[in-house]
Amino acid sequence: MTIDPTAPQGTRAGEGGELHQTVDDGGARMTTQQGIPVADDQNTLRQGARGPALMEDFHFREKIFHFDHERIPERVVHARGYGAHGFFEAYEDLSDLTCAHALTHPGERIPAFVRFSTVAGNKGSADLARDVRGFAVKLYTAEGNWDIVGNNIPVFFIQDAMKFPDLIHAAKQEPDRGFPQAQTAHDNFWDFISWMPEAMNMVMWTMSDRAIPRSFRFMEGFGVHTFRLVTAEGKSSFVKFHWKPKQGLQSVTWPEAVTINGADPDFHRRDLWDAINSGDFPEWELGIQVFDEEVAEGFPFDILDATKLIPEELVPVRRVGRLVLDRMVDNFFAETEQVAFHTGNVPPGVDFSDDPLLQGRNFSYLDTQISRLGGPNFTHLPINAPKCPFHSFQQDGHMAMTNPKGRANYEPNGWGSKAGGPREDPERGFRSHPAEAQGPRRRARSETFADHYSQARQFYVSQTEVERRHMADALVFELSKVETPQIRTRLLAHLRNVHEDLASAVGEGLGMDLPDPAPAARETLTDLPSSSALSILKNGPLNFHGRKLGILLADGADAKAVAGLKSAAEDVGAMVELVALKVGGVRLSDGSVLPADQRIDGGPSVLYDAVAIVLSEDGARMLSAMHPARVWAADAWAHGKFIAHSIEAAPFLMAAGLPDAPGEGVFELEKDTAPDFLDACSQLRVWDRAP
Ligand code: HDD
Repeated sequence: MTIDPTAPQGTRAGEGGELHQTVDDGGARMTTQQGIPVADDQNTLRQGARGPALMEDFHFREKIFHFDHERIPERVVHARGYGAHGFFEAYEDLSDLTCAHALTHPGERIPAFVRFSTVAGNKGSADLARDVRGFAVKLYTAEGNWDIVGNNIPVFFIQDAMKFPDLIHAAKQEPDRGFPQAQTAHDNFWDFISWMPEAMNMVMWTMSDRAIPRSFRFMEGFGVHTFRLVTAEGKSSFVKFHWKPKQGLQSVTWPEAVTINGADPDFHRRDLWDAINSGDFPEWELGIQVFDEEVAEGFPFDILDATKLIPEELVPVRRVGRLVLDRMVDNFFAETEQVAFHTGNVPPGVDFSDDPLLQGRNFSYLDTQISRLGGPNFTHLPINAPKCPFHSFQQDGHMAMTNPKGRANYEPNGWGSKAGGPREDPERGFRSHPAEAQGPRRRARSETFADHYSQARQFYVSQTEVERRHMADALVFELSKVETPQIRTRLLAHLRNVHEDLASAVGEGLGMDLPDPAPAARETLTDLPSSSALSILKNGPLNFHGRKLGILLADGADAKAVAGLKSAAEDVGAMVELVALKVGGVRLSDGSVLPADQRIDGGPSVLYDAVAIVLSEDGARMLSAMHPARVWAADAWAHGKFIAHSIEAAPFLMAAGLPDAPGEGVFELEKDTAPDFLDACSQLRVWDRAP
């Protein structure tokens, strides 16, 4: 090995000057962290083969010492997450709205990192918890990092950051018993909500299928708060940020979520990993709703209230750029775990509104990194460092890795332009919009924040019949886990203010009489019109691209039918998994052996968007006698999935409990072609069939 005395500090020898977060150790000579070559990594140093270990074994001590300190505290919220790299590019020059570099240089690819997450569960919890999903985007722009730290839901539970610790304490495990994990179906959460009518709009969203997305790829993202866009001349407009998935929206159902969490707790992670690594790059369009003060004053709600959205019918979403995720991380810890987002990271041209939730967040995100990442130098980590030049007089601290040379570590100074260190830039430097504020200093909530039910009702009436049913079912499920009847009653009282149909359906499901409606903070409820943008089913995919077909096979299955299905699925850009009794595979009709991707109990039909069952007569007879196989088909049917089957598989479907004439959504492969079946699959479900 050659020594490179010029290699920059902070990199492994010979690796050039830029910041590295991963290195390729493949085939290299093993050393200690001090670079001492290692001869034996299997045995501790002992006095005699059966004798005591020796303190002088520096290699052993270093190895165990490092292992003992491998963990860092998980995020206090959004602990479980999954990230990927990509880029953002603007479609047009928005100089009339903002001077932000990212929005004024169409076609310029800006590196991006996105971390999706659940909120309440710990790091090791399951992906399909009923929960809000974090959608945090970091754009490494030419004028510094711009983080849009959003969710897949455009509103929030609370209006004031002061209540955030209470909300999170109530949602996470109860402090005495340490459970339940990753769910809101418990007394503390619903007790808190029952005293916080401002949460009612958000509760409608979390009880809808938005909280159980099929994939990170099939959900929207929202910046939630009102922000500002500011031009070079200082003109400011209000803005809401949206991420619209080109893949269309899709969720699973709750009974599926429950099974998926057991069958594949990493369902969402695996989905993103598989899609990106197979070259199917998910894409979102950046949407902006732009409006000014005068328009804002005409709304029947306050734009500073994060429990409210701006209906797209009132202010259309203008699509101004695209975000593409095209590369998985090299190292989960270095990138996904160590990435630190901050609502306060905004470049010149973007600014804050006075939303009290946003203002509180602007403190919390910087502060939390001290506990989580251990000190103020977390910005030196490659995943957090800007990709544009950055120079400041901030110095020292634990693990300082990029350090300025020279004498000047303060300013103003008289050391001249080169030796004196970085200088301010009054032209392009960040300037806060000079918004004026007035009023007495007091702890108060604006009257304009007091309508807690109108938008909750609007969300409910905007859903399809199926989606409304799912919301009622979700509320019944959650409140049935609540042990204290008074909490359920208080919730029902709020639901009566949202919508009588919903309140009755939930009361009925709980077996409880409806109480009087809760007293509302504001008397008049506006009946807002329904909005199609709020429904998932009205915004589904246009085709089966990016979805997954599961094919159940047994020995003797028709080789041509299987090949036809596989190639038709690949033609529409779908993924295929083969499921069989043994992972070694099946012997097809032509004598060839086709390996399976899943053994039947590891690949239940809930993991697939549509299924096919290709069996010979013998295969159908064999599977009819097997409980897991019957459940596989029965579940696909019960969850409203599209099913294609060979004619020989028909007796098996009957054995699984499907009706004689299964009707819509069931295709016989001898009659209907595989492309016809896959075309129909783009509707994803036959909702009339699902219970
Ligand atoms: Fe938050 C993490 C989104 C309110 C305090 N938040 C966090 C993440 C997302 C959000 C996506 C994960 C970032 C990542 O992947 O690393 N949070 C939101 C949204 C909110 C919101 C959309 C409301 C509109 N958050 C909120 C409030 C506070 C926080 C009101 C505190 C006053 N959030 C945090 C935090 C976290 C965090 C404690 C935990 C880990 C981290 O920041 O880096 O600071």
